[in-house]
Amino acid sequence: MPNVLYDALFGRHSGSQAPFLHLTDGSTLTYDAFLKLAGRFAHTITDEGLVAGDRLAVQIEKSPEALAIYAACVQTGVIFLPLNTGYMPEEVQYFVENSGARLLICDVRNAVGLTPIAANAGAGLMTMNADGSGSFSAVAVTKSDRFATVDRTGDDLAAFLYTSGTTGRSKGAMLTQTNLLSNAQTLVDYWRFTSRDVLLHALPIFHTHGLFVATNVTLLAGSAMIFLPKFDPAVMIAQMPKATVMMGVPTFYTRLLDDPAFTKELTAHMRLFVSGSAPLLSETHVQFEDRTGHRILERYGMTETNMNTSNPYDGTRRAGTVGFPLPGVELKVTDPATGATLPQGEIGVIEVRGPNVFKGYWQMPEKTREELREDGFFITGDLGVIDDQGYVQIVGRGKDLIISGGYNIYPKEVELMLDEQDCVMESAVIGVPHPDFGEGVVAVLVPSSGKQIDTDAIMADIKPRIARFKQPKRIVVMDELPRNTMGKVQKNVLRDMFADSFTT
Ligand code: MLC
Ligand code: AMP
Repeated sequence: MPNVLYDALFGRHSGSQAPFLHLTDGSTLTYDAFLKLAGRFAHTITDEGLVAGDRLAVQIEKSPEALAIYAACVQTGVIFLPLNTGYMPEEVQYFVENSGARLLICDVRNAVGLTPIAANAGAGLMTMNADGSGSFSAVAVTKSDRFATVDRTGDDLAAFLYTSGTTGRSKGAMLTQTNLLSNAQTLVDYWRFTSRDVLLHALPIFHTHGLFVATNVTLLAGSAMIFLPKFDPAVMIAQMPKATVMMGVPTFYTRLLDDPAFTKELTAHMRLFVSGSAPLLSETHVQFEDRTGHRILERYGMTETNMNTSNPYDGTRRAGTVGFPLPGVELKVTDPATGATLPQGEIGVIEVRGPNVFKGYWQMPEKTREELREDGFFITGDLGVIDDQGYVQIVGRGKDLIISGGYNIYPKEVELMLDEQDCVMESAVIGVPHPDFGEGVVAVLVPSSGKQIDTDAIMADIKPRIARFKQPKRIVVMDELPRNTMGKVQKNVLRDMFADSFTT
């Protein structure tokens, strides 16, 4: 029996001397060298006692070795669980415990804080640092670089990606081999990837965009990546002459446009610029075309579904839209109250069905039932409309979610932490326009009776507890929160009141 994902993405490159990763130190890792590294890692994982279906959590910096752990997980059938490097130990603890991870690999800088967490959860702990060193690699060098790939079917799980929920607790989206492979196949075709492509890769590799969209497409097409540790406009500009394709969140594009060195000449040879994970402002789309002559291709996806829609490769890439449903993906707009499909042109909730849609939330059957219908349609929580030419437009969110620089922040998680504060009676966390991140987090606080809000004390408490990108960038105090007749906080009123927080 084969291992469908491993065979398609990795196995068929065995022995290939073609470049896979171009690194910032000027070196290149071939496909063959990468697979040998992954083979050693696969032995290390299984020698640690992990078997197919076990979870391996990683909170490590972006590196070729980090990517090789993903490959090794696919090869061994172990479920890969990557975590945002910005998460604090308290956040990591939840993921390790909830997933029942058998092994946690972290940067040595975080090992002291995470050792008791792993121990309490019954997980092993090994280290891997940004330069690829650490206890995991030290063991791996002693292993053979050939590993007998473990059989897996398309329905077997390949990865858990956690996505926050409206209640403040994260849910582990279970992604199968078929979810990942089918979407990569569709995108290679739709975006015309070939082995001649070189992708400029500056996204983190713990989310769908950088890990599955960018990396799986590259692997499937046999392309190469310029693999950058993080987004830095100057480095992007320096590396762009060697690339053919770039993928990014809207912040990448606005930051590049802010740099006068980002010119038409610099991008003349580029084949494709893709944007997603957050709305691209029409003005960014227009400015980009004015500056470079390229029209950014905007697509729409999410953790649970991989990619759902894309503007066309040929044909009009329409600003303010996310294009058409991808081949194999059914998309409908429904009435949020009844679930009935709405006529074209009406705004409702976007629902999608296809081989890309995940299997459910790990050990959360109720949450799964709420969002994944029995007939296979997933209720995205995004509000959209389909225009008379079939383009899908996202007009808002039915879910209370902030997207800042492409990272999702669920207000409830932050509100729970703020409400715990002695001086706070209640709080409302909102997202308002931010020139760099698209949306910026504002916390509106109502003081407990007779108390004064002490912003410094509040920030001192939450800073070590939640990732920096979730923390409020502005805190305001009000006597009471605006409520509707049902008593529900009117976040739209607050968003209007504080709309200028970051823009003036
Ligand atoms: C960093 N900070 C952020 C932030 N990123 N705050 C809010 N939102 C963010 N996204 C904090 C930093 O900690 C810092 O705090 C301050 O803001 C300024 O940091 P910076 O140096 O400007 O940030 P930088 O490291 O350059 O990161 C910005 C970024 C990064 C845009 C490059 O956030 C990024 O790579 N985003 C991509 C996210 C992504 O891959 N999303 C895909 C999800 S998948 P301080 O206190 O130190 O000043 C998905 C599905 C799909 O959504 O459809 O693709
Ligand atoms: P995540 O849970 O991190 O995968 O984020 C998925 C969410 O990002 C979607 O539900 C959308 O709200 C948003 N998103 C992704 N791509 C786009 C896009 N092109 N335009 C607007 N929103 C987007």
